[in-house]
Amino acid sequence: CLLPAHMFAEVAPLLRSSFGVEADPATCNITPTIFERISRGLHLLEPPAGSPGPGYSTHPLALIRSIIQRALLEAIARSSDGKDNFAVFDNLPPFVRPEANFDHLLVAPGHPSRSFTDSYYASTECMLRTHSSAHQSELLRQGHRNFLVAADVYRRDEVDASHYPVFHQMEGMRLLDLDPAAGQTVDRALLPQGEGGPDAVGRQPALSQEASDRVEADLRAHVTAVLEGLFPPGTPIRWVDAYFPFTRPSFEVEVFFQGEWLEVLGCGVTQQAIIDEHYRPAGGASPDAPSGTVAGWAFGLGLERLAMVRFGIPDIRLFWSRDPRFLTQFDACDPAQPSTLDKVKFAPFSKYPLCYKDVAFWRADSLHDNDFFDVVRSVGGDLVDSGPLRATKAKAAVGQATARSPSASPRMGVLGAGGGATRRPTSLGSPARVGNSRSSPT
Ligand code: FA5
Ligand code: MG
Repeated sequence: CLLPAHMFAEVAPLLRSSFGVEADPATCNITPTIFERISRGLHLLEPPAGSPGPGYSTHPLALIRSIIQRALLEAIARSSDGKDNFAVFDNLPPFVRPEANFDHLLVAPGHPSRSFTDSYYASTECMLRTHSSAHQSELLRQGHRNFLVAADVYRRDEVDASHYPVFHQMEGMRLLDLDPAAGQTVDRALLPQGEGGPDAVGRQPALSQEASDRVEADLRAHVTAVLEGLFPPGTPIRWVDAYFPFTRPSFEVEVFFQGEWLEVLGCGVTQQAIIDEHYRPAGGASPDAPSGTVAGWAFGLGLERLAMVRFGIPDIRLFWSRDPRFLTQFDACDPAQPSTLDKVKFAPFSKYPLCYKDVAFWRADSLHDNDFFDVVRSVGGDLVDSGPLRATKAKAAVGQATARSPSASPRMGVLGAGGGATRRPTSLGSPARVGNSRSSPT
């Protein structure tokens, strides 16, 4: 797990100055490349109010985040007659204690996800969260009982079209007041000491069937509301049984995409032991958690996977693109009107850098050829050549400005020096009059 010394020397001061995190040379495995991703905040990239236009596009992950937030808010308001609201956290620090990421969620001590080969650590005391569930225990302790967390999460995973070591999740959690008169009860004597393991299926022993069913039905209703907010009717979606140490029963939801079922979220009825240990209704230190009167659910969904399905984006790596050919494709979407998403279907573009091709014309009656050539030479320098057309003394010149990025300085070229699309037949008569407007040479 050791980083090469030069990488540690690069990343350690950055961790300290940006996050106040002390990296340990013996256990830190956060590479500079991963560090560079930490502050990108793709799920928050929205145009500042009043400044729409090029360069201010809403990132597709931010669009999906807004839609989910809105759909869940509406569903919770509906199901609670407007009494319940939920708190939204979308900028919690990505460094957490391993206890919060694993132990508080009943992840077994020897679970592979804890290893340095699977997770990113700055030290044994401090790691990059591997899922948004890492914030459950602290928020329950603060007294929150309905909340939504949007977060960048980090896993040392394979890199392919649907996996990436940095991705974004949203965690929803809700506690419900149980109704003992309806048989919804909790038996604290039956709280598990450990997670129970993947073989432990069905309801938790500590929850009565009625309590478990009520929570599961509420979970399904709210996850369905979120999915209906995102996807048009008829989208093939299925629920499958799953296992998570922190929920029981547990489920995953899959959406059919590019010929196969793609898992987009995990969820379940929260282990009562977690609520019992961490929930403090008034916040603060009250030790007397009312775990006999509440039970709850949680879900964790992957924003990239949802955006891939919704927009037909074939590769998860595209989300990190700063290329306007990617970012501006979503400009027609308004998160307040999810149907506007129907207008967008991802259009593939070249993986090579953006290349502008400009065309310029001049009018022989208003500008002498030699005046024009001086303009060309002063912009393009000696790289400019008239190419094969020199022999024809063509008076139409086509400037091709090529840049690695829009801000790089353009280079001039003339017809024949590239830009086949701009090549023009020389039999047009007087090429000096092919254009009737005068435009700048670049
Ligand atoms: C979890 O992370 C659980 N914390 C989810 C959860 C929360 C379950 C609350 C129960 C209660 P999982 O590892 O399956 O589960 O990830 C959840 C979702 O994140 C996946 O369905 C997928 O959409 C997304 N995801 C997981 N790994 C990757 C990856 N490497 N790249 C992109 N998306 C990923
Ligand atoms: Mg999973």
